[in-house]
Amino acid sequence: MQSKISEVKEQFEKELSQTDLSDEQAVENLRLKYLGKKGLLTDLLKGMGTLSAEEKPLFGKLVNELKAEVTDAIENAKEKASEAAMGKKLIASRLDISLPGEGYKHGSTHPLYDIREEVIDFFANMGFHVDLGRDIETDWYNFEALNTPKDHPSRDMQDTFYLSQNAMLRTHTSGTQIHYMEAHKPPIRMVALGHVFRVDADATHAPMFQQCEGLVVDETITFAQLKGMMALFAKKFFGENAKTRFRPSFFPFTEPSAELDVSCVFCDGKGCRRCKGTGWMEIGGCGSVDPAVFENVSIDSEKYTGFAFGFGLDRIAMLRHHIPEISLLTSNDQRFLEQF
Ligand code: FA5
Repeated sequence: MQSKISEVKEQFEKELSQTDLSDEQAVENLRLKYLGKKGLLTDLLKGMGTLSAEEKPLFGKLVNELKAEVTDAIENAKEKASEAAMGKKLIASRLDISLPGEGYKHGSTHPLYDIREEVIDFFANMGFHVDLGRDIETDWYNFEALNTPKDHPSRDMQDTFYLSQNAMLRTHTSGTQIHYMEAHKPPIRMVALGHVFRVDADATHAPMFQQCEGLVVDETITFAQLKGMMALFAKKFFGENAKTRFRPSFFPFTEPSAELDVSCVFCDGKGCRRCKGTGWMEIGGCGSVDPAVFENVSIDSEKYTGFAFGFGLDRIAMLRHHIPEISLLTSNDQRFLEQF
């Protein structure tokens, strides 16, 4: 029987030396073959039943010694196999620190937001109060109080987004003039910025755009002061060399009225599709406040005079950044926005 023990021992040592110690499964198979329930060492112990009472203790001792030896050897082999497996894993997932990093994308403010902030700064520095107004107006604030006759084309369903007979998405920020004059007595210096809506769409016209409304009312306000301020505004936003012109125009709520044009940045004033061949791009309307408007808000038109203006912020952004299509400003296309 003792020779049987030696045989098993030799066999184990031989198989251990042939086992790939970096292979955890191979080591586990070896353990099962010798120490498992049906393993060779368990078989040896089972064979003890056939031995005499004298032989049993020695045999048991030798088998247990071999079992301890095999257990130790398997434990060692397992440790080595697990280290080898970890090593393989680390090599497979090793970082190549010489590769270029992925970097982070930086967000930036929207060009319209920047223009808006600059406009606010410009007027706030001159002592204007900044207001926002509301997107929805009634007929009174959007048209009636602004002296707009019932048959004026801008009241048409084709131009205005009506919400009901008396409510609409405001078509301009000029209604803020009325709200402000109802709530404040002269002297007034206010600027209001916000979205406006019109049934309008081409390269330079959008159905939703932003305007900046200005209103100055006091006892000695003149059209010359308006011209001076508009020229200053144009220089600030388009540079000292930007050409500007005042073009006589008509608005029901200002008299006299004018449009402020800036030389077209796309064709340098030569005339192109975007400026409709004129060489100029309109950025806003302006004029002296019509006395009829003052009467509507109970301001004495004999005592007070004023001027008002309304610029398109999208147009200013287009001119400033040479943006060819107004819709790019609101399309949320990252390829476009990344340029700012
Ligand atoms: C007005 O809206 C007047 N309320 C401006 C005003 C205010 C005049 C105070 C007198 C006193 P107008 O419709 O021209 O005027 O629009 C003013 C500016 O808004 C235009 O010069 C242009 O820059 C811009 N604008 C007009 N329509 C659009 C549009 N569909 N898309 C983008 N910008 C527009």
